[in-house]
Amino acid sequence: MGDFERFIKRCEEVREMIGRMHSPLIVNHYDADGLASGGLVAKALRMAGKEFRIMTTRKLDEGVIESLKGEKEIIFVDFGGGAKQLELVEERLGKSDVVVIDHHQTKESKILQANPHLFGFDGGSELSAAGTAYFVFRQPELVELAIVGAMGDMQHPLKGLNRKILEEGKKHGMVEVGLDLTLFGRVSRGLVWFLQYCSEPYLPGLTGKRAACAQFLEELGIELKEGERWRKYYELPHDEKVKIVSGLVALLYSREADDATIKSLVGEVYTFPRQEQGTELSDANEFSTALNACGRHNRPEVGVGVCLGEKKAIEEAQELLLLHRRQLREGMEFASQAVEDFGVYYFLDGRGIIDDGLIGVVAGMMYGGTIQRTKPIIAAALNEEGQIKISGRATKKLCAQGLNLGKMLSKATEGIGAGGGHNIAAGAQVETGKMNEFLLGAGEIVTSQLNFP
Ligand SMILES: [Mn+2]
Repeated sequence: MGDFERFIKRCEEVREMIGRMHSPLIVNHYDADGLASGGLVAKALRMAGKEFRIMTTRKLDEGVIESLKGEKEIIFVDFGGGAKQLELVEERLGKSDVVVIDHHQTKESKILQANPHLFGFDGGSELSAAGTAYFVFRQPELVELAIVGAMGDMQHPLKGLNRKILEEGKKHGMVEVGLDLTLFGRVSRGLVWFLQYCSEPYLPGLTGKRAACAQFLEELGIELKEGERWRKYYELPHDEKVKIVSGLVALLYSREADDATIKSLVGEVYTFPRQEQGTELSDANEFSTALNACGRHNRPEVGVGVCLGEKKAIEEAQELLLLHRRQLREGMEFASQAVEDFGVYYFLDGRGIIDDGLIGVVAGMMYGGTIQRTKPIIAAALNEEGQIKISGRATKKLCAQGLNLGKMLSKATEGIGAGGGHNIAAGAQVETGKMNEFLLGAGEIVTSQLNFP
């Protein structure tokens, strides 16, 4: 059990130190939680009438820390707590006023840190960086961003300290909790795209297939359009929602999906009544995806602007989401032609064509009807630096038969890269020129894990 009182006391110390700063530089991570937490700190400073600057970066390494020399006041958010980072910050930025707001594993140091791990709470599962920043400032207006950060770091359904934030937000009318379909796009996607782009869970026969989705809805008696406008799930009357939920359960049941998959269809959803309804910002999951799109497309300042409620930034973020969806669609189209059967696994070579941030999603969506569920899929893409990035995806059934992609990728990249992850989804990096070696090794390991002849 964590010690909440001591955690809150530390958060107050951090708030006081920030309160003494004049014009701090916020240095935050570029993913959804990093942007939500940086945006939350920025919003709190703005509410206090304080000036600030913000710098978003992909990693906090020696070079970045070195470049901050000369900054008088720095607030690190969503990183900075790593042992090596703390050491470097102490060594290089000793003359500056520095605080760290983070939720990754850490230890105490001379640097003042707000971090749930230091007080016995698991920052991996029950509090994000945005949630930690919330407890530093603890004002109702900041609840939304705290929940968006938790969604971005996959901490749903919210529990522990996240749950506490949720309760505080509910009390002030900032957030509502409902039980509904958890599929992405309830608010922002037209019904057909809502189903077509659903990758979690895979909807057999629907995911990736536009015509089949339209037919599925029509057979349930659901109108796709209202006049010229595509209808969205969130605005449907209750009885139509029930039809869709039952239809999806029946579909998964008939395809012998496992219990966990069927249960995952429905769960807690978090909505923000103060935000304009029908926009991405009114749903915690979609808000976090919008931030993710900003970070991934190198527009972190747009993400921060979204957190601050700036209209222009919100419009730009919507454009980035459209771009994201278009890339996903194009990636799917390419992949469904290019995916190859390598015997014990499928191989998708997306190098130079599919974005490295999308390759895993695209690979997983191939199970929507393009490939058989009897073997895993391994996909390759290039990252910004031109390095080979590998994503592996499998099915629960394959994992039950002994497949473990995390172990496989870790072993297959020994000496030629690095890899790891979960049994059902994992990633790796492979050195340039070592692709064939990797693919051969991967084949051997998959064969032995699955006892293929
Ligand atoms: Mn985080």
